[in-house]
Amino acid sequence: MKLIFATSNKGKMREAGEILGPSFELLTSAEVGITEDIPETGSSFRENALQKAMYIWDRFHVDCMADDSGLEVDALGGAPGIYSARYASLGLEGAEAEKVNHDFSKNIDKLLYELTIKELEAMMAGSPAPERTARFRCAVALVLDGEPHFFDGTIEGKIAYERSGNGGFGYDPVFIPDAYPDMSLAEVAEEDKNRISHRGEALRKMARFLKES
Ligand code: ITT
Repeated sequence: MKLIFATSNKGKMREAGEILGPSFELLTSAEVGITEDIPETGSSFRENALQKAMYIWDRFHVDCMADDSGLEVDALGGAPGIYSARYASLGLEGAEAEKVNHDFSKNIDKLLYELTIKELEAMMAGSPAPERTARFRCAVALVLDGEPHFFDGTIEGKIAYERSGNGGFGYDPVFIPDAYPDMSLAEVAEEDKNRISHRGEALRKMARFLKES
């Protein structure tokens, strides 16, 4: 099946190709001539995923999908959440924001810094250190004949104190999945990440739906 995947994230594209396998031919937005950033102004993963997929549908009227995903950290009240890709640029403007937008390393720096602040605050108040529990969430929006369908996935884990590993992308070097408590997601083999990940779960649900319908 041929599907346009409304993404400019190479990590997502690589993982989706592995998860869905050879019966799917995925084309990125760039491959169909979309070079601009597709707007993401929704207030949930599902809303943003649908906005990205509908951007493609409105132009080409072909079957397409999008993945909106992110990291929720309990001690930070669920941040960075839908702002995961641009966490380090929040509060900045213009060229300054542009410089760190989608910068995975700067996003991790900010995450570790914010967690350190929370720990210091707890220490000063004589309270126990906050838990470092977190999860990745993924919402996939599939648009078939103009109709939206949603598929969600989650992976639970904890935020490490420092980076380890070179695999994956984004926050993987500081995410310790519950399924592999001795390593970061960037140290887990790609096929194992895809088996346990938020993206793997959501995309396998989509594949099952397409097979059954
Ligand atoms: P597209 O919108 O072009 O698909 P994006 O990277 O901007 O790419 P999102 O808005 O969905 O995508 O933001 C997702 C961010 O969440 C991503 O940039 C990472 O920082 C983080 N993220 C999502 N899935 C991840 C994963 O499997 N491993 C590590 N970080 C992940």
